[in-house]
Amino acid sequence: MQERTLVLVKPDGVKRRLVGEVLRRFEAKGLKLVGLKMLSLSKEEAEKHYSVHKERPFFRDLVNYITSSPIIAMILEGNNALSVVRNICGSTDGSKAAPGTIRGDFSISIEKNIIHASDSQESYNHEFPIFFKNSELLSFEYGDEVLF
Ligand code: FUP
Repeated sequence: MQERTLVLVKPDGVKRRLVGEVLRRFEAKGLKLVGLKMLSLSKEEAEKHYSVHKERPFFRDLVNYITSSPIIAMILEGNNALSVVRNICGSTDGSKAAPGTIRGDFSISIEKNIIHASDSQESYNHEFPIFFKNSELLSFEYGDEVLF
């Protein structure tokens, strides 16, 4: 099923110059990049993005961290994009994530884990408007779709 998902390259990913590496992995998989921007998240936007965690002990640190430095936001589209992207990211804690995943290859921390990806359609619906307007998504053909 064709789906869209939101991916963030978090402050540690940007500062460690991993933006290209992250994008390369999603492009190589065959996902379509339909929106991309760099931004600094406000505290209010970060609190909304992570509102599901607002009662958790790590919430304040998480908000402080994601607002500490610029991030990349992107929308990826493709067959089962939500689960495909989550699998490429690996499990939340970088010290436990499988080798071959982004977190497994580049993170050894649960907080500084490089990347965020929507975990469900409901999460995507909640997260998308924090980062993008509909008019910022672009429609185009790569031309090699038949190969994927
Ligand atoms: P994920 O969906 O894999 O990004 O993970 P969660 O939604 O469970 O957690 C969101 C973010 O909270 C994670 F990216 C890292 C952070 N977190 C902590 O800092 N400490 C924890 O104990 C759990 C999560």
